[in-house]
Amino acid sequence: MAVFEGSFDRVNNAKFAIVIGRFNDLVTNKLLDGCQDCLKRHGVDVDPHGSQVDYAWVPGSFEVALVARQLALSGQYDAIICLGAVIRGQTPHFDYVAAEVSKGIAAAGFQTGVPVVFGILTTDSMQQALERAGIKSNLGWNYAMSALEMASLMSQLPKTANALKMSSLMPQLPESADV
Ligand code: INI
Repeated sequence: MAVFEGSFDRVNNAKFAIVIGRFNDLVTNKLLDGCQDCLKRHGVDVDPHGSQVDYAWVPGSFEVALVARQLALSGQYDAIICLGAVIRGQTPHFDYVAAEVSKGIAAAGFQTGVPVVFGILTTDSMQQALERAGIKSNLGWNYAMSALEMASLMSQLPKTANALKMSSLMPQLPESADV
């Protein structure tokens, strides 16, 4: 029998996409820095004009999962990293955005079979967010580690015998009526 475990050293052919929310970009830019630093130190070419990492910017965390799912469905990536910062302010918006982005990211991975890393900070204050995005530590680094590990692990797992076609996961629109 086998023990499956991701490694961090065979990254040459791996391809990643990073989806980043612009909302609270003071924080998300720092998460991105940490993420790129980790990937680079593990041998990944993070240049946006290179062949290993694509980047997609979205308005806020609420939009991250939709774009991550679309990228995953392309079949071009070994892992997708989602970065965002949802900060509890004076608005109930926090609960809606935090709930939807966590469900959406989980669904994107589950529906597509591509690892989609949950790199969304949910904090009570900007101070807490900044502490997790560089002041004390940078969780962007950890999210990149998760992506490296999962990309490697998934490549080792047995392929499913009854592979779902990607097209079966796309929303089915009704045929347009003749006019
Ligand atoms: N988006 C975030 O990424 N973080 C937040 O803290 C946030 N809050 O609190 O409002 C936020 N809102 C924007 C949201 O993600 C969508 O972009 C917007 O609602 C348009 O759909």
